[in-house]
Amino acid sequence: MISEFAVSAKSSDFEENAVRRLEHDGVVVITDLFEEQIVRQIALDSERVMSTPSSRGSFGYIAKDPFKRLYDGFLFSEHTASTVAHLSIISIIEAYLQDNILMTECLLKRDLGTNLTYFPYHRHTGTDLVAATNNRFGCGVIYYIHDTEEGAFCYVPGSHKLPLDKDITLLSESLECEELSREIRRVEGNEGSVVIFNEAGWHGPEQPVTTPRTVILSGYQSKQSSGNKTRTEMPILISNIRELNSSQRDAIGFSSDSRAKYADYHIRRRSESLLERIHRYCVIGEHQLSKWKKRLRTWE
Ligand SMILES: O=C(O)CCC(=O)C(=O)O
Repeated sequence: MISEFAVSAKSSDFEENAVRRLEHDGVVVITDLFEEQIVRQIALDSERVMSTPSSRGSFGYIAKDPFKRLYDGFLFSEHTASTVAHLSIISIIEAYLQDNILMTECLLKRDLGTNLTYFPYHRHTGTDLVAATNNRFGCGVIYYIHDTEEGAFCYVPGSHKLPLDKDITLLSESLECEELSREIRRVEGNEGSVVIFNEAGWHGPEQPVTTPRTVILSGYQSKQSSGNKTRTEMPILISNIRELNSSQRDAIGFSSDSRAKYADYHIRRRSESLLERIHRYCVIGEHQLSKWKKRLRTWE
């Protein structure tokens, strides 16, 4: 499957071509960037965490709602950091945004294909940034864990150049919704390809669909626009950064602050349901019982 937005990393001038695509369409798919063995390992690592829900802190996915499974992007695979912070990705986005860049967030997401729409088409207007003076403040980065057609990321090519109205973030609220909806294109990609898109353009996952799809969602913003702050605090395993050079470390936030706390990141934040409260009391009760059993045994 070859996307109309694809640029192969096998061509010598691919970084320049990718920047040109971003300038023209606002979106590009980079193919053939990573070693096959790394791509396979990331897919296996994602399968491992996505196959079991976390329970009492065990290794497993976060199930915030019935539509998707989530996990911290840097915590499920030792290869995430060198992939989403690949030097070519950094250099393409820096050339496009004309600034040093800083990662926004990094998460693993499996949309389950529930045939429902829960993440509508939208654009980011930069209202959470300190200085977004034009439409080039940030780029989303989506790594496809498997060949992705139905349920792929979608984009309205050229929409990154449209004036931003800070009050309108959903496509359905835009006066040009009908015309723009006709221009939405599926940005397909093979396993291991990476979509880079200007976040000021209209975009979102194709929904409703019945096919599940798994991606690593990440992105970068201009350091100046973000005030050198990531969107959220990101957890990472120390041993997984050994191969990153100083510019990669800098780009993922080693010398930066954050706009939001780890505990407040949307994948962790939600109100407790009645069932979860009952479960919590059962766990506390079970532990009390075990303590008493142990005490009784030592009295005998
Ligand atoms: O899941 C996707 O394909 C798109 C994610 C997205 O729209 C976003 O992170 O803003």
